[in-house]
Amino acid sequence: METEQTLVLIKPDGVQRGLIGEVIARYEHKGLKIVGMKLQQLPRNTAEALYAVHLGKSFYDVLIEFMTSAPIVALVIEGRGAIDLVRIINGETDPKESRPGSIRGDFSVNITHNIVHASDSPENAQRELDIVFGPEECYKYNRVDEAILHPTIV
Ligand code: 3AN
Repeated sequence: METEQTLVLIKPDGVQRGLIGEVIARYEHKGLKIVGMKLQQLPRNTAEALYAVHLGKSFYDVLIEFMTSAPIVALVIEGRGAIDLVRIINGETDPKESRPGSIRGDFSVNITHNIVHASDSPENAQRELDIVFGPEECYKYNRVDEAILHPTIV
């Protein structure tokens, strides 16, 4: 499986409910690597660029208002198959349909206040990462458990 990078945003509800550590731990414990991270209140134009595909939908204004209402934590997460894996860890877009064990399944009941955003394809990951992170904000390092997480002989 290919090593990928994906953009995760811990949304204002995740930050304001004190869930930053809980959310990050789930990615780390699965074996994914945090290679970029910052706390930031999203400027309106950044939120609009990220959610451009939703322009004109009924929930667009509420979504932009919410995403710019308080700080978010932006993460660059790296790992094998990271884009799909992160979305499995996050759960379904609608938390009411998310299984317990997923972030949304465990912590949310509301489709707007659904704790996390994550890119849904390699193309969108690249586009979204370029909007939120500069290349100097991402780091290269090894996890000490990589040989155990990804054994060459199984
Ligand atoms: P996901 O975040 O699971 O990739 P998207 O990209 O379809 O889902 O939607 C982006 C965000 O827009 C969601 N995280 C959610 O907050 C909001 N959203 C999506 N669909 C709806 C909806 N039907 N009603 C209200 N908000 C929605």
